[in-house]
This record gives sequence, C-alpha cells and structure tokens, in this order.
Amino acid sequence: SDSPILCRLPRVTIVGAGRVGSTLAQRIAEKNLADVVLLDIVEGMPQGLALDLMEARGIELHNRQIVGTNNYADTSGSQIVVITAGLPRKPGMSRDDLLKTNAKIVVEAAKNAIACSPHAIFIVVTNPLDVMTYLAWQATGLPRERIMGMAGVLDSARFETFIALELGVLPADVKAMVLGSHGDLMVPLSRYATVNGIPITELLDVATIERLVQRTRNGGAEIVELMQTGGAFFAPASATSVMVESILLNQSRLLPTATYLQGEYGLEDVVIGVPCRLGCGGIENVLELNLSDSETEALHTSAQSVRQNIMKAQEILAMKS
Ligand code: TXD
Repeated sequence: SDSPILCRLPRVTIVGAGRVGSTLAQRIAEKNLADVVLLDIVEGMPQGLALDLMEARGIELHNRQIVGTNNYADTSGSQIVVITAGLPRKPGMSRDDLLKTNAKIVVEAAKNAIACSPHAIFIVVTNPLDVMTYLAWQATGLPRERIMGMAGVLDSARFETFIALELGVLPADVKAMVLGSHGDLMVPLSRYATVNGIPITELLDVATIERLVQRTRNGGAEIVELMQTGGAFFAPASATSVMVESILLNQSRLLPTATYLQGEYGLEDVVIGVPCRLGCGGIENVLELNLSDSETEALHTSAQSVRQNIMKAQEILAMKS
C-alpha cells in the first residue's frame, strides 16, 4: 500500500502532539521542510493544534499541510516518523523514572507507525531517550541507519549556550559536542569545544569549564525545577528539527545522535549518543573519535547504565504481555 515516495511532498509524522511534538510541527512547517501529521491518543487535541497551525500559514507565508489525527492510517507514506509520545518529568523525577510508562507507549507507537510507513526513518525523542530508542529499534526491526534518538544535539546546544553566556559571545559561534546517554552520565567533550575554532580551554579556566559541564548535565532538571509542570520543549523541538532537516535535505551534518552501536567505541548492543552523519539514508556513518582514557571510561559508564535500564524495560514489557 505504501510506495516509495519521490513524487509526493515530504511528509513527517510526529507521534505525540504534546509540547515537544506540537512545537516541532511548527518548526518543520514554518521552515517549509515537509507536510506534518500530528498524532496523539487524546481526541480532538491534535486536530485543534493542526487547525491552529494551518491558520498561521498566511501570516507565516508558507503552504505546508498540517494534519491532526488519532488514526495511524493518516500517517501512511511518511519519510520521517518522530516519536515524542509519553510522559515528561515532574520535579524530582529522573529520566529513568519514566521507564515504566513510556516503554509501552513507545513500542506501540513504533509498531503502529512502521506498519503505515515501512520506508520511514525514525527519530525517537521520548525519555529515557537511549533506552526508548533501543526499544523502538527492536520493535520495528529496522536497520540501525534508519532509527535514531535525539538528545545530543540538545545537550550540546545547552553546553554551547552556557559557554556563550560565560564568554559573552554569539551562541552560534560556539561549537561543542556532548556524547553518551541523555542523563546525568552524559559526556561533554570540553577539549573539542571551540569559539570559532579557538578551544575553550584557551579561554576559560578548568574550574569554570567544570561548572559549565555540570550545568549542562543538569540542564533538563534546571528547567523542570523552574517550570514545575513539565520539561523543556523549545530547544528540544529545535534540536529535533535540525536532524529532520539534515535527513530531508541530505545535508550530511555531523550531529551527536543516539544510535545502536556495533563495536564502535568498544561498545555493542546498546544505544548511546555518538557523532553521526545524517543524510537522506538516515545515519550515513558513525564517526569514531580517538577518545582519551577518561572520556572512554565515562562513555562506557554511561553505556552501562543504559544497558541496565534496557534490561529493566524488557522485564517490564514481558510482564505486561
Ligand atoms: O532530549 C530529549 N530527548 C528530550 C526528551 C527533550 C525534551 C523532552 N523529552 C521527552 O519527550 C520527555 O521526557 C517526554 O518523555 C517526551 C515528550 O515531552 P513533552 O514535554 O512533549 O510531553 P507532553 O507535552 O506531555 O506530550 C506527550 C504527549 C501527550 O500529548 C500525550 O497525550 C501523548 O504524548 N501520548 C501519546 N500519543 C500517542 N500515543 C500514545 N500511546 C500516547 N501516550 C501519550
């Protein structure tokens, strides 16, 4: 029923029309990247959001379709499926506390979506991110090139923001990469962070860099504590939109991406964030950096905690079926 696409406008399905999902729909439509299908279990809500976004088109000067639905049949033939369905954190919760509720939601969403869009590339956003990406990979049976998670682009943007604020420079001039799992064990690579090519180690002392790294690790929780009613969504939606853009426009951007590792960095059968080139085939290649011993150790510790949570999630899923 689904034929590979070419002559159609690109279509991106977003499962979960909550705060990240609806903001992402706006970004994708207003950047003129694709038509968007917003799907949620709540009846009427995605339809209302879609109508609202459609009514902004004349003002924002674009002509992309935004459809809201509760039915997977309306998502068929999507080039990209983004999964944001699930619960966000409340104050005091870790991302791992979301495991139980979100595992079932993500597996179900992934299975339903792949059935309607067998050629799609999947981007998982739901927390705990690395575990959910692994479960979605398993549930869809997709090759690893076509299923990935968003976290590193956001974590890197947070690190870049804090560096830019500290130095009083334009955020876009700061480049940094954060690897590892999306959580307290993320691995910000300070020695690779630069301001227009100048390493931040030339510009900031060790204690300051460590303070910025800590703030990055805590970046999600800092916002949850302030908002009290959910987590960040503007920067997460922006971060997801650049991954969507790099795939749809075949930009080959090198972005930190949660991917299923097959021996890279000495890790296998686990999902974790590493630099990946994203183009029209999804993940075009996984870049293996020459990490220092302490960076490798941090990455392995991070992977170990993801592994433990994958096992927990699998037990939970087995119990419910
Ligand atoms: O860096 C990252 N990966 C993240 C992840 C950055 C920000 C947010 N991150 C996580 O994304 C967050 O911890 C959550 O697990 C998800 C979604 O966050 P959001 O803030 O958008 O949560 P909302 O506003 O509660 O939206 C979730 C929606 C809501 O509308 C539910 O009705 C819907 O998901 N939902 C479902 N949709 C479809 N199908 C099912 N089964 C379903 N269950 C809930």
